[in-house]
Amino acid sequence: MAFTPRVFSGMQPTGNLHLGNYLGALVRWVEMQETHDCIYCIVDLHAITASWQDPNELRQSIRDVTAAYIAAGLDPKKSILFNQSKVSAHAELAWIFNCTARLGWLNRMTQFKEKAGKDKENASVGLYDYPVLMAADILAYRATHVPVGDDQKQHLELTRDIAQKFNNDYRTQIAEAGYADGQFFPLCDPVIMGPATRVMSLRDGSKKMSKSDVSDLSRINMTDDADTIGRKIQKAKTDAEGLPSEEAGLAGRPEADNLVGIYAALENTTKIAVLNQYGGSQFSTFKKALAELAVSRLSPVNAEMRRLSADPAEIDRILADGARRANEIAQPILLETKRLIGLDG
Ligand code: AQP
Repeated sequence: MAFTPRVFSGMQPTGNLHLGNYLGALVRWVEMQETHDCIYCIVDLHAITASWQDPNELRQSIRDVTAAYIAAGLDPKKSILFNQSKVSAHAELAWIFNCTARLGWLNRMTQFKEKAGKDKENASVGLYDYPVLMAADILAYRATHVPVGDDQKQHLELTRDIAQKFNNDYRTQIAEAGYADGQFFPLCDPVIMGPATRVMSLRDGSKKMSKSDVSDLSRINMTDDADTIGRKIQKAKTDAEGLPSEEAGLAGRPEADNLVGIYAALENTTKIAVLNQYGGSQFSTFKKALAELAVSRLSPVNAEMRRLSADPAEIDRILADGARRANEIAQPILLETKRLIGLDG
């Protein structure tokens, strides 16, 4: 069966979104809403997996992330915007997939290893199960395309493994139900594109830019004002050499590579085009240009986020409408899944 193309992706409301979330995911989401049916989620059930969240801050963060989505260009009339906990199919399907996924598969997930760190015994079961819930998020809509940053690649491979195993475990029932090619769940395609699929920390080119990094200087938050953006870029770690004229000259220079990639993504161009313009320049010159570009791209988004945040009732209305539309798609898929399994008696 050819699946109707459908896009699904999400972000956790665990703090301020940053330039990595923006360039690695949001920019692509906005592009895709022009060509696809898109569902964009605020994954609040995922948000409570890594650490305890203050309930008032979590409530606020869900609204802030929604405001960031819309300010970045997502249109709640074109795309479905909602928070995960409002559509119970995500949690129900996750339980079913817990019985499909194998322990060995989850044991290989590098994100769990990184986030749990040395104190694995003390990590929540939810953190371990995070990728199974993510598979449920995607497959509750039988989504075919998932635009994400590079760090989510392994989780998407797991989603494909779960879909494939489910299709195989229930192949007789799926065939009897008339899904001729034996596929009830699609094997989704990751959409990981552009020069900034993994934006690195401004303080350490070997670490991903992340909300949970203790150093605020490591990231540019979408809420940062122009002065803060300028200061963080000026302080960004670099090396002693100037900018190379060819992309090969960025090899082994992670901080330089990162700044060039950020510039290219913000300008919607390629790294080589940036090097054609700035090759041979000192970092002081390049950082000044980068700061100006970042401010010109992020300031309007920042202003719109503040405007939207002043009207929480409107954000709640958008989320409620999105949840209603999301439920309309997910509920029949969940019921059909249960029927295939024999949970419809
Ligand atoms: N540094 C990054 N570069 C490119 N893309 C990134 N993404 C995150 N960081 C980068 C992409 O943003 C989307 C949403 O991510 P998330 O909020 O669900 O969780 P995350 O990946 O765990 O983000 P953080 O900032 O790293 O949060 P913490 O610190 O809480 O773990 C995803 O598509 C992701 O690929």
